[in-house]
Amino acid sequence: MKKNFGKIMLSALMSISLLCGCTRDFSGGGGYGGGNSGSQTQSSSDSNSEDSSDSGANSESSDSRTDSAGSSDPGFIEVPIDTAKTPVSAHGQLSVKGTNLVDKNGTPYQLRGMSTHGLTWFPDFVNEQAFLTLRDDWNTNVVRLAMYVDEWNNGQCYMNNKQGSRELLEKGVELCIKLDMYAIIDWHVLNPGDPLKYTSEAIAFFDSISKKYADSPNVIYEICNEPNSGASWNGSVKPYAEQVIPVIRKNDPDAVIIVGTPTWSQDIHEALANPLNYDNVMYALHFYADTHRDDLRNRLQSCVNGGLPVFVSEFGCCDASGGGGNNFTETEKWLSLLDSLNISYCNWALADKNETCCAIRGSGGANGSWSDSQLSESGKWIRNWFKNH
Ligand code: IDC
Repeated sequence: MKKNFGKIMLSALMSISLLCGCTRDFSGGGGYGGGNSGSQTQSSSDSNSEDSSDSGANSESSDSRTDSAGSSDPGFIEVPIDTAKTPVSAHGQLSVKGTNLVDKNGTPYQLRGMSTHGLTWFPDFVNEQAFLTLRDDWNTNVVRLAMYVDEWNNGQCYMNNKQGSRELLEKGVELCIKLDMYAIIDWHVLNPGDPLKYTSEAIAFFDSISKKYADSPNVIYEICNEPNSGASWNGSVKPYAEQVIPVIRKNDPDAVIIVGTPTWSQDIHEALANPLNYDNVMYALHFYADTHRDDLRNRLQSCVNGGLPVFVSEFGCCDASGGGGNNFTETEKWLSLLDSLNISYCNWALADKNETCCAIRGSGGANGSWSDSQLSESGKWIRNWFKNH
């Protein structure tokens, strides 16, 4: 499904805005284990020490335009914008009809975009120019904001830095609102593998964040990224979802909610066998193209045939460790299938870590307008995919 979010007009406006030196206000308008067996190979030390030194938690971007207040800037010049063409104004509150995500008119609609890496590890990427580039140059309509909950006691995660995590997350949501994009709030449970472990934390968090964004059609909630370590659908994930979903629903009755599935969001068939009894829920399937192939694609196809609404809230072009080589042949098979089924997807990850899955090279900076030479192999490929499919 090819999309064009009013690129010509928007890039013209971008130039005006750059010439003016001002900004404008758009508002108003894995399975780490091989195959499906789920054998976890992630080591708990992994590269966390590397991550924590990548950047300080919640450091402010040097780009002053990231202030979502925007219009109070004395240098601000109001530039009319055709919000009919930017994503949220054009498509409004999304909902789920059968297996499809649909827009405000009930027309099947696909979200495609980038996922951030852990927000507090790469805070500089949460800035307006980066997201604007994703929208207008990469032709994407959603940003997934990954908030790691408890990363083996890494100081950057939510449990160790609630305020910093929350501020960055909100900054990301506000930018999406300003840029008229969709935002996925991702409660990134990789650790603990069993989301039930932090149910009360999740309830407190989702209660407060869904109150705050109750009136924003931009916001989608992903309540547990990748259940793993033996957390089963019936024993853990479903009981967890049944406690968290009503909390969000009370504040924001019509928000779309994505629920992770066991084995790093591969076991969608378990959800199909015993689905949640709520409207507007989708089930997460994650793949890493050099690890997950026909078996998982066949499972996806049969679950969709069985009526399951699926959202690929995370995928990589490489293997499930985030490293190894990219496999674009398999990635293309995956994305062609997802496009044919109107399934939404987000690529991991918008960051410049020296890791195959990260889209930006170290020299690329965080502030958008990336040239090809500033993109990693996978960054180049995925930008090209978004622009041309
Ligand atoms: C990886 C990051 C890596 C980090 C690691 C542990 O790319 O830099 O050190 O997490 O925190 C997932 C997870 C996602 C993983 C990614 C690649 O949702 O957090 O990111 N992956 O391993 N599931 C399957 C793969």
